Amino acid sequence: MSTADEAAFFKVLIVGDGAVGKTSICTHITTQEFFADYHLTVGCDFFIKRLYVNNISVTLQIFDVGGQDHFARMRSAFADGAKGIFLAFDVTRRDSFYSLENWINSVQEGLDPKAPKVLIATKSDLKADAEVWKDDVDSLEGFSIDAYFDTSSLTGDGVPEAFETMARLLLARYKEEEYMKSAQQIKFVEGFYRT
Ligand SMILES: Nc1nc2c(ncn2[C@@H]2O[C@H](COP(=O)(O)OP(=O)(O)OP(=O)(O)O)[C@@H](O)[C@H]2O)c(=O)[nH]1
Ligand SMILES: [Mg+2]
Repeated sequence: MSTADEAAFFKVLIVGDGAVGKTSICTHITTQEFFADYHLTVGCDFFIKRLYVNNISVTLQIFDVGGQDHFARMRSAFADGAKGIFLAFDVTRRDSFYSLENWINSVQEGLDPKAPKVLIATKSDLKADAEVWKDDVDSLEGFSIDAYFDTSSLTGDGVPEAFETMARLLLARYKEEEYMKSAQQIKFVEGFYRT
C-alpha cells in the first residue's frame, strides 16, 4: 500500500467540566492560538486534527463537548461511535478532577468499549494555584486511564504530546481493517471543518 493511501480516521471526544479548557486545547492543537476570554461551548464544537504516526496519516475528528450543566441532556448523543476520549480537568479546580467519573458515565453508552482514555490536566502554567497533584492522579479510582499529560494551552506544554499519544493508542487498539479509509474520503470530511 502506498504511503498516500495509509490513512486512519477516528472520532474522539474531549469532556470535562465547564471552563476547564477543552476548547482552548483543541484550538491550540489546530491553530496554535490562545484566547484569554471565556466563551462557553454551546452543545458541542468540532475540530479536525491530522497527525502522522509511523507514516500513517491519522485524522482525529474531535467532538468538544460543552461542559456547562445546562447542556447535560445532549451529551450522550455526541458520544455515539467515539473511538477514544480525552478527560480534561483544571489543575486549579479540584471539583473538576472529581467530576471525571461522572463524565465517563455520561458518555459510556456511545463510547467504544476499547476506547483509549487520555487524562489531561489543563492550565499547568497556573501550577502555583494547583489543587490537584500527581499523587491524586496516581490514586485515581473508578476508571482506568491509558496516559496522562500536564498541559497548558497558553504555553503549549504537553499539548502535541497528548494528541500524538492518543493517535498512537488508537492505531494500536483498533485493527487496520477497522480504521482504514481512503485518503480521499478523509479529505472530503476535512473540507467541512477547521483544520
Ligand atoms: N492560564 C490558562 N488559562 C486557560 C488555559 N486553558 C484555558 N484557559 C482559560 O480558561 C477559560 C475556559 O477555557 P475554555 O477552553 O473555553 O473551556 P471549556 O472547557 O471549553 O469550557 P466549556 O465550553 O464551557 O465546557 C478561558 O478563559 C481560557 O482562556 C490554560 O492552559 N492556561
Ligand atoms: Mg468549550
